[in-house]
Amino acid sequence: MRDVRCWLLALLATALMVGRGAESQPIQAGNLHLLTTEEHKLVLNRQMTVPPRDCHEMLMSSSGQARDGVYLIQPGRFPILASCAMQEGGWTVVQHITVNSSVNFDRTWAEYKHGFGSLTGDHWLGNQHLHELTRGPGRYKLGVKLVDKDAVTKAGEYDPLLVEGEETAYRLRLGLYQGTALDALTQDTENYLHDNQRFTTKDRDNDNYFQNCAKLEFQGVAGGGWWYDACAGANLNRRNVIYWQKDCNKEHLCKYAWMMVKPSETFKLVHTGECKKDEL
Ligand SMILES: [Ca+2]
Repeated sequence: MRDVRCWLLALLATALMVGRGAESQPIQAGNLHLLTTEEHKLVLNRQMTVPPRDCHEMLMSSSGQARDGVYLIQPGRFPILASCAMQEGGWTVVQHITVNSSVNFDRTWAEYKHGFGSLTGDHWLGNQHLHELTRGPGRYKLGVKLVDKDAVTKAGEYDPLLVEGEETAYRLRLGLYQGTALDALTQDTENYLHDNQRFTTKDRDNDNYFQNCAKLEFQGVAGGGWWYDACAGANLNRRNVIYWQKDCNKEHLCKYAWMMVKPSETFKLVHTGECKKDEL
């Protein structure tokens, strides 16, 4: 509770600072801490009073004209800011990391819950926002993009995707995979499965190992929060080695990774009167 109170007070203080002397309307968002005050002018739809649910809806409402950048979206009760990959089809970016990033990914449960880093660079959008985005009403899918040290890009999609709520420790639920990268989350070629695992941080051990996987270090850097098994066949939050089985590891270094979400095209909600049902 103390974490939540501190976070709310910090949020209120930030909102008050933004309101004072700002040239434009102060931005109302639950995660203003992911931008500096100077960066608020970068929010491309800050004049919108009713933000879109996600980046994809923003792209659609702009008839495909919206450009890459930071937008206000509202997947839950309150608006939040998010980085939108519009040119790639309206993905809402939920994670971005650069190898040896200056952003520390060795964070607490509360920090992974509400997000950290910078929306203009490396960041984790926040497990609570990831939950609110993916719980629907429509189905969502997860996109993963990896760029290695030679600028070779590999990508993949899990369709559908659900990140459950905090009561089940943001458990990860993934559907079918396709892509040019290996399936490192639902295959067990490294004897670790990440699908269906709960989230673990250095202060909240929900993994299947006798120690806390988030605390295990490689060259002095801890793994960070992740949906660990006992422990990992993939971990995009390890700051010094982006890990994705044979695609990204300490022998084959990757420079960048992104995790993104957007509505599923395969699983669409069909409204038939009072009923809602899934149609493949
Ligand atoms: Ca453990």
